[in-house]
Amino acid sequence: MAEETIFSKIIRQEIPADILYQDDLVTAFRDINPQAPTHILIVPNKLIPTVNDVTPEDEPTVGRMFTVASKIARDEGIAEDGYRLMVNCGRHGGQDVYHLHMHLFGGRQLGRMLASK
Ligand code: DGP
Repeated sequence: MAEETIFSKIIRQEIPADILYQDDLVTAFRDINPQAPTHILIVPNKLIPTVNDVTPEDEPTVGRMFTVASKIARDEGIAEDGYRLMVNCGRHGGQDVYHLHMHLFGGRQLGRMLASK
């Protein structure tokens, strides 16, 4: 059984967060340490630690993460200019919180691909 992270408490609204969207499968809230004018996290309500733990049964949830990302991008007014979706996995991927999450970055021209090698 995977250990809960702070994200489970945010999903259950036990601790404060700027929640923009929530439904039966996913929750989206503003990142506490934004790296771009728009920086939002889209997370499954169910604790899935990493991409390595995604199963075929999670496909509706993972699909919902994308449809919610595009809805939020429209709501934030960044859909037309464009944005970036990013999912870090594990140590080499730079994952800090072991509850699957998609970053949505936008609101400025982003650098190309990876910041460092
Ligand atoms: P990653 O490195 O991909 O695991 O990104 C984790 C992100 O989670 C990081 O950008 C900061 C954000 N974060 C960590 N703790 C909190 C929190 O308590 N509240 C919010 N809103 N964001 C958090």
